[in-house]
Amino acid sequence: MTIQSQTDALVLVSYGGHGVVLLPDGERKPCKFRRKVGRPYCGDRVEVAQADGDSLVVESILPRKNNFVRADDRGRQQVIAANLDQVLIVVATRPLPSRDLMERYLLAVHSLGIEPVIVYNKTDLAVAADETAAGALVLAHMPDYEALGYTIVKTSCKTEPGIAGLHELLRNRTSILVGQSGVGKSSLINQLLPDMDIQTGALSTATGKGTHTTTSTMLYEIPGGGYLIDSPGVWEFGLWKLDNQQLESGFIEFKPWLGQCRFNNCIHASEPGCAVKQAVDQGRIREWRYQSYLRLLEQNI
Ligand SMILES: Nc1nc2c(ncn2[C@@H]2O[C@H](COP(=O)(O)OP(=O)(O)OP(=O)(O)O)[C@@H](O)[C@H]2O)c(=O)[nH]1
Ligand SMILES: [Mg+2]
Ligand SMILES: [Zn+2]
Repeated sequence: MTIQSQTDALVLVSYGGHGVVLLPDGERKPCKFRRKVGRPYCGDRVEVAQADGDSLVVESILPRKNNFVRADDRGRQQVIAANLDQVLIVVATRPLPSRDLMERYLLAVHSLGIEPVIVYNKTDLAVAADETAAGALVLAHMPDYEALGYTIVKTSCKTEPGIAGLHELLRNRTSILVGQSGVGKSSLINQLLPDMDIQTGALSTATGKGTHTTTSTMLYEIPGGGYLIDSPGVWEFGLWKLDNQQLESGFIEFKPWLGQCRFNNCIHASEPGCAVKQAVDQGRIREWRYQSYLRLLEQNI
């Protein structure tokens, strides 16, 4: 496509100073980014123009609806992708999730104003090793997450039909797969979009090059409508500093009791007259979720 003037495009991948964009006619083209315009991220809508020769350049970034971010070692936010409808938090029977991983993700997704979905992958494999391990407990708590109102989709990339529940959920929406390294995010994309040539671990094992790990966040088109974004795996999901209100609202079952504590600045730790703590004692809030809240509260101070 020859671009006469400015044209809207969608950023498929961003490497900082350059990336690849999708043009309205479906063509994918390399594109340069300009520092003065700011850094476009995967999922950004941008206006591009023809630069010298065949290359494109981003002229402006259109306003973002939202961002999915994570914190680096110093707690600084790093944008992973923009303009999302939902975040698919992928956990698997192996590697087992790390402790509080799900609460960390849910907190982040809620505070960013995006919709979370839990994907429980590798259901063809039994939960490994010690079933009392923190990670095994995350999986054992799936019915609790469901009871809290979260959507949970069980998947397997090794059985048929292993991903049936996902198709409908993804249609006409922009979704990002996040989670620990090796839980099967890229494999899920391969299953969902069989025409995509994404390398998975199995593929690189076959070529003897070791396990393939996703290194860049990348957006794919879903035939028939919607977009699906693959992201690099993490070991622990880094949270940035949240205010107490964001922290408590990430625990959705606390809601009926918020504002009912004796002190209006109650952080629901050891204050007298805490309505949240009372609800825990009465069994109306699950003890394990409250303990997770306390751990996150402590890490957040
Ligand atoms: N048994 C089983 N293996 C799976 C399943 N899904 C993925 N795998 C395997 O798990 C390994 C890791 O899969 P990937 O799709 O590369 O995982 P990823 O989440 O993209 O990992 P990163 O890119 O490092 O974040 C590969 O060897 C896959 O073949 C599944 O449902 N069942
Ligand atoms: Mg991957
Ligand atoms: Zn309280």
